[in-house]
Amino acid sequence: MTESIEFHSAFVALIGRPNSGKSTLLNTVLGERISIVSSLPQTTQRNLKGIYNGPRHQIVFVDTPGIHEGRHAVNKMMSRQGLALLEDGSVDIVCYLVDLARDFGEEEDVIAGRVERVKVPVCIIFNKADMCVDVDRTRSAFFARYPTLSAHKSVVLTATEPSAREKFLDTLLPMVPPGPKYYPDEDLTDADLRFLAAELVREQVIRATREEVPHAVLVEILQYKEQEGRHQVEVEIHVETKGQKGILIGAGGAVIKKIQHRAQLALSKLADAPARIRCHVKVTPKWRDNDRFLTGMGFRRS
Ligand SMILES: Nc1nc2c(ncn2[C@@H]2O[C@H](COP(=O)(O)OP(=O)(O)OP(=O)(O)O)[C@@H](O)[C@H]2O)c(=O)[nH]1
Ligand SMILES: [Mg+2]
Repeated sequence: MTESIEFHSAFVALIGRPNSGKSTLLNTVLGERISIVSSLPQTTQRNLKGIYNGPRHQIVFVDTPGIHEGRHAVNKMMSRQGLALLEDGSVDIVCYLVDLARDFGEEEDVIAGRVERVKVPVCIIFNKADMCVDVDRTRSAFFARYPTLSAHKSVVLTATEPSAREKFLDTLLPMVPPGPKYYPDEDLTDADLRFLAAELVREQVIRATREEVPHAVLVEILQYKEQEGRHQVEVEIHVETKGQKGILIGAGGAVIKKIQHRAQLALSKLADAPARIRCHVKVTPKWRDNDRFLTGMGFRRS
């Protein structure tokens, strides 16, 4: 008689301040770049699920936008995506990423305060150990500032290093309760190519521009067609001002052409098929504070 092996599964939220390394950790654990990463805070704009499959485990990670203060409606809508997971019962475990390389400050106080009230198991991930002069001291300072959080499991990581995968999973897997397989083994994410194409364009916008431009950009997919094995995408890049539009297009269209070309290559790799992306830049004044526009783009008010 074969012994039945119990299967374990969980929905796990990755939350924390912008730039703490949530998307990096997700990519390292999955061994694929599914979530865009950059040194710009507020890189992730929307929740994205990434699925880890082990022989006896399935973990559905939810990468979230960094929780932050910000003056625009979009900042609140972004932060709420992570905060809501702490309260709405949709995740089984919360992984709270803490950036060891930055002072804690008010932003951390807000997040730690919310994590203190979480009802599900919490794992604290002290990330960017490679950039911290004294990890033990910084960790102790964190627990001195938020004493109730010291009751939780924690691990020190450098998410950019491949070895973080095993270290993180060694800590997390024992926390995962018995449960079913939610997604088929071959699924790596819940996102479709339409969503991922928009992210690939945004990633190139972040790479190609600086200062206020990346934050003022929202990428909308107008059309995604697959014809005779070729992926064809029409993209509208919304910016807030004419000046931003000028920067994004560049002299003789050089910047936008580069963005298009690089995003096209990335999409073609991801879809494993030829891809063609056409980007149009549109000035949509004050879109970051336009509730109706934002809800139309799939952001939720609460
Ligand atoms: N040196 C070092 N850099 C890291 C580490 N983890 C992440 N980074 C870098 O930190 C920056 C931010 O990483 P992200 O993964 O985009 O951070 P995030 O928490 O997803 O940020 P948002 O999406 O803005 O909330 C990137 O430049 C990463 O390469 C780490 O352990 N060590
Ligand atoms: Mg991110």
